[in-house]
Amino acid sequence: MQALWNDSEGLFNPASAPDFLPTQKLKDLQLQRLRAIIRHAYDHVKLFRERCGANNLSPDSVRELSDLGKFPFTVKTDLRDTYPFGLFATGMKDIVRLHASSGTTGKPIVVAYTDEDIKVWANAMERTFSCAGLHSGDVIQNAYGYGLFTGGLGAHYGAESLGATVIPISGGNTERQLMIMKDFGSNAICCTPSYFLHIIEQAKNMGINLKELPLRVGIFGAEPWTMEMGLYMERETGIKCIDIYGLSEITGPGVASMCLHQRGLHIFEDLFYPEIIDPESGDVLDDGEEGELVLTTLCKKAMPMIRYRTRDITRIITEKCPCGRTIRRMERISRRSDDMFIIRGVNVFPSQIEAGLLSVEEALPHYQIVLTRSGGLDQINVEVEVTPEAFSDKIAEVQALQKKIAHAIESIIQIRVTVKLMEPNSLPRSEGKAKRLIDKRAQE
Ligand code: DLL
Repeated sequence: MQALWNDSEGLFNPASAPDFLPTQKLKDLQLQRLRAIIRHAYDHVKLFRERCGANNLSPDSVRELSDLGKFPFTVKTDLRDTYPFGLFATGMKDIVRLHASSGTTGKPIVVAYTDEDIKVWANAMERTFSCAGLHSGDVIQNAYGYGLFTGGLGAHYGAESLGATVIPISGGNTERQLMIMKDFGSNAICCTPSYFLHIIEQAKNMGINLKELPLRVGIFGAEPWTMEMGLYMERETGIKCIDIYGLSEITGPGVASMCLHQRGLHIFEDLFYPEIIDPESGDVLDDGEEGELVLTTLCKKAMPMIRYRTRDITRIITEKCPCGRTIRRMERISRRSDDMFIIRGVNVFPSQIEAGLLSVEEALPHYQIVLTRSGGLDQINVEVEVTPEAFSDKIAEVQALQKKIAHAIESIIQIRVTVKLMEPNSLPRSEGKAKRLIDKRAQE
């Protein structure tokens, strides 16, 4: 597969990547791959075969791409129920790598890759880096965690496959990250956006001006972040912030990526076929309509995923991107259906609170949302750090700023919030995925 878009020297040639295929050719390729993967899953995954049987479906039921909509969904509990290896479609002798995602409760979910799957994944990440304007000769500092988490090794193989120079530094030890970024002349940093916020702060403490370094792009993902957060990071550092999306069940990072135009994320849909469904009814929605993203792996052999419900909410953008890629884009994932909390009957997403508070100049992107219950009434408390200049010991000034931030949030979520101003550097910092929401309601 690699040869498909590499030049005669084996180096990545973006122009020949499937990102630019004419739409009909792309659809033909998707249908051909879809048929093969449904056949493979049917032949080798008992759960899938049984569910197809119960619905009178067989691999021959796929005549066109829309036939995929007849097939049953796969959900996260299917992975938990068949823990650890029940959804594998090849024997262990063909599996060269396992990853796992810890999740919030109980057993992790386990995912597997054949040698070919790893190559496909590396190609997806290669195309991600290419979307961010990177190429061989660039130095990529990879601060995603190495280990069972897919971020570290996923980005690593992609960077090498691109022909770039990768610094496998993993997450943490922020002072060292900055020393290396400066001394090795990193052109790109890969990490979660919340960890990059920490890097920005530490750079200031160390007297390093990120704008003066060769760093030009950040490859940020693994957690939701708002456009407002991106603008803050770009303003502070002078780099471009690229949003990348993926999940372990499908491959890891490399499912979709922003290009330098930063207008939504291109889905590498020759490898990962997207559908948007109504989360309540399960019906497939048209492009442009907002709903839950469902993904089917078109090339994954060790653990094919057919119609995996991601719980991530987005919509497909069909307009052409100025970059010329023909693959479809999706809007950035600002929320998951299970991220939502309900306060006095109103549905609220953490990203709405982030967007509100970051519209206030004095507020910093370091915040925590604490839900409490008092006298049976639920309350949203937002603890937010403010700039040193805005942090005052005058009560009137504190109250005015609290009111201003509360107002900005309330105008988005239409529900009252209490804001507590925090001193700079007082809230916990994250090296991986940030934990922004603390629900203390059950403790009343
Ligand atoms: O987080 C894979 C990854 C690593 C993606 C590095 C990007 C960069 P999981 O740990 O399985 O895999 O978590 C997947 O994280 O379903 C989303 O809810 C969330 N997520 C990932 N990327 C984004 C993003 C990795 N760019 C879950 N924006 C997904 C919003 C994201 N949410």
